[in-house]
Amino acid sequence: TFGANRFKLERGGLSVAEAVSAAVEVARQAAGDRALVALDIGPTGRVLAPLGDASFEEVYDTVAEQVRAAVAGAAQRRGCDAVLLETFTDLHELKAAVLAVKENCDLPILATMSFEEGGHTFFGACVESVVMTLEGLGVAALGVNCSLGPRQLLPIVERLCALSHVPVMVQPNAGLPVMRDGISSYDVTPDEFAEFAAHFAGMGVAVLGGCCDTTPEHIAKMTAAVRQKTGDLAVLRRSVPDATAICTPARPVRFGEDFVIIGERLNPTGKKALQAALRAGDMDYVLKEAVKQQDQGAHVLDVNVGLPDVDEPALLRRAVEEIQAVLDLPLQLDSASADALEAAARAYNGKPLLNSVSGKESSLRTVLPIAKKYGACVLGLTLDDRGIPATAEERLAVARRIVEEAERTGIPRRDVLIDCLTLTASAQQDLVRETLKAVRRVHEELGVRTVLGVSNVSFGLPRRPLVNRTMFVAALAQGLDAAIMNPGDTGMREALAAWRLLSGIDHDAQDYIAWCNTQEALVPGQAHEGAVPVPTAAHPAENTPQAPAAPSPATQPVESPASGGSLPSKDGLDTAITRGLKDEAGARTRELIKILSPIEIIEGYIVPALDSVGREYEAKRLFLPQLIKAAEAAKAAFEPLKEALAAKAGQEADSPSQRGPIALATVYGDVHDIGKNIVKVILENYNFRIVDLGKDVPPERVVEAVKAGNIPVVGLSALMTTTVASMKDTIEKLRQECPGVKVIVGGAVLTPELADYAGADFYARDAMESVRIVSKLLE
Ligand code: B1M
Repeated sequence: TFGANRFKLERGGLSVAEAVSAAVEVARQAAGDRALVALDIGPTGRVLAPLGDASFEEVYDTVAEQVRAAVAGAAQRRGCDAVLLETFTDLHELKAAVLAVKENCDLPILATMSFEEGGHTFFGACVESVVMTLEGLGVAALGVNCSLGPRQLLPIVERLCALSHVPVMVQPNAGLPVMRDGISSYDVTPDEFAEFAAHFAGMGVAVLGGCCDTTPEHIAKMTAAVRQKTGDLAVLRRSVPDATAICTPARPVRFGEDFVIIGERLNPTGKKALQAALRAGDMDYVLKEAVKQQDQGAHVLDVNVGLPDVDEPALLRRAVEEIQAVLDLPLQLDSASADALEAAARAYNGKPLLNSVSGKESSLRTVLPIAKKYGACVLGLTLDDRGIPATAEERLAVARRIVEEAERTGIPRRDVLIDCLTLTASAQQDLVRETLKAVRRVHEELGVRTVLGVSNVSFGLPRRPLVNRTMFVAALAQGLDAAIMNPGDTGMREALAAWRLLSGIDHDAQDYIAWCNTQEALVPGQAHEGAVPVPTAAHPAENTPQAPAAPSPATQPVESPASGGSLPSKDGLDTAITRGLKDEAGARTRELIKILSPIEIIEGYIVPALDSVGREYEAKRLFLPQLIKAAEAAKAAFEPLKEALAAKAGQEADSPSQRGPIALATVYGDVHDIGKNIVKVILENYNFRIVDLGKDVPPERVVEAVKAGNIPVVGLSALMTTTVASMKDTIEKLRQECPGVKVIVGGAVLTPELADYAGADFYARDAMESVRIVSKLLE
């Protein structure tokens, strides 16, 4: 039933209900009482928005339909014993699938993903995030299937075993594919496979199997070897330390190892511009604030959209989706409305922190089940139906109640954090000390992590930053683990830098010294304004991808191929593209167009930004979602250029009649068309008529179009090493069928040598070179 979903069965003549129930029936008959039967569900084959066009709920409905088909009539007969969700590469899709199973049957869920060498899935989820998200969602076992052979999976299995509190499951392929005598096969024999499997069992893996190209012999030998290793297939115990952590797929953040900064700026209280943006649904403003806080060194972002006149559940969910589309920082979902918390927790990709639950009866009753269901961490406030208690002792009691209630709801203690609440020093001076005492006692007596927002303390006093900073340091000394703060607050960041040094988090003062050096390198006076380059916590646990390091135009002027000089430094177009900010990219281009030509913007900004994204992708610091977002932002940047060029062409309408035509195509197997589209617009601007054949174009279609339009020049684009062969193929076919045609080729991987190899007449490095070549050819 791996692919028995509505999309894949569309053309097969069977309904989901028919296919699934028949398969379950067959499996049940074969298994009898000797084996368990699992309903097997693979990825839907659709890509979730914002990268693809499938919605979270659409994926949910698709899986729910499969599950309902499997369990229909289960009261009368024994059907499936479990549900196996396998080979997923998008953690968000897997979350939708887990929820669909959980909400439509009571069967245990086994969930495995496919990883690439290096420990990330194709969509960029790391092992740690996969573990904490799935564990939180309550699966019975989790792990890895398919992907690679057992040898390559070893480091991934080690991570799984070190991190997962639930049983670990491993189903490798029979090695990697190799060509033998012209036939592709896998390279691990049943004996080798069995040896690895026994090793995995020795590490405490609980469920073992085989995926691609494993045979009954692999499985039989594996079973025998594991039996010998463990004594009757008993699962060996693992010990897994407790850690309080939240994540997005690519970025886990652990509390307690290093100090965590939770950016507070996405909260409309007292911020008129944010309030107006939220009311107007202006998410670009929200995204800019989010990106700014990330740049300033926040590890987590608090997201609060609470305004009296908005649909808060819908708006919070939308804000979370939009932020997650461009940033990979984990989020703290902040609302007083349980409905809003639930809507956002459901849509969240990864494991969020819910802000907040309190000791109030109603809060405990509504918020804790949401945290449990969606596997979130929860922030408990030390207040209850009687308000904020005066003493540390009483606040500890409220915290204890929250922790115990959480555990009763099935939330492990490690997933609860406590905020001991800062009060105002000017009005309640004694209570400041009680907050500080409570921080220490909660940590020591309950063993949970603590969070505090400190800026309330200075309310009504002069020189508030000084009071805030001092309170902050005092709380750090009590063992505070995280602060909800403005990451751009230089005073607090300086205090934290020094604190990390004094407390020994910053070994050998390395971060501190590096930071002092950058501060001194800045122009005097700048150190206390704007961005705050302060040592950051080394939170990313694994080879966590960072946002692409955008070159700063202020320090690295980009060479302009057109002018030969340096481009204006006040833009941010390259950053907008590397970060995948569509609206920002469009807006920046509209600014630049006032002072630069379209070609200067393309060659000086858009192409270098995409090149830098490409390099980060190659280095595995960025993954496909970010690549796609950057491409979308580049397209958005290109729109105003197209308009400007079209307007210019309109003004020159009485210029000589069009020349050409020229056919343009990205070759078969290649979907990269940004470059080809740029070439098209530039050539059109030089009054050439273009026949755009699109992307992924088979050679036959190019030939057909050239013949039909009697086209003298063809431009072919290829961006991958693998599609240069397809370019060669297209040119060969053109030579055979359209002997007079001239072929120009271009694209990121091409060189003059590769152009020769492909049999082209000309190689064009960029769009302007195409203009020069085509002009000559058609003279
Ligand atoms: Co992909 N991608 N991508 N990608 N992508 C590259 C090309 C890559 C180099 C990144 C990397 O790893 N460093 C790499 C190829 C590696 C290789 O083969 N050596 C790669 C890969 C691997 C992939 C996927 C396989 C990723 C995956 O799925 N695992 C996948 C492939 C899908 C497929 O094609 N079957 C994929 C997908 C994508 C996106 C869809 C996300 C997106 C494309 C969106 C779109 O085009 N609609 C994308 C992007 C954006 C890139 C990078 C980052 C940027 C490409 C780009 O638009 N450059 C790219 C890295 C890079 O190029 N540095 C990368 C800007 C553009 C203006 O330049 O196209 O070279 P370019 O065009 C120039 C000139 O070359 C010339 O003029 C243009 C303007 O100056 N020119 C011509 C081009 N064509 C011409 C034709 C002419 C004349 C001149 O005829 C007259």
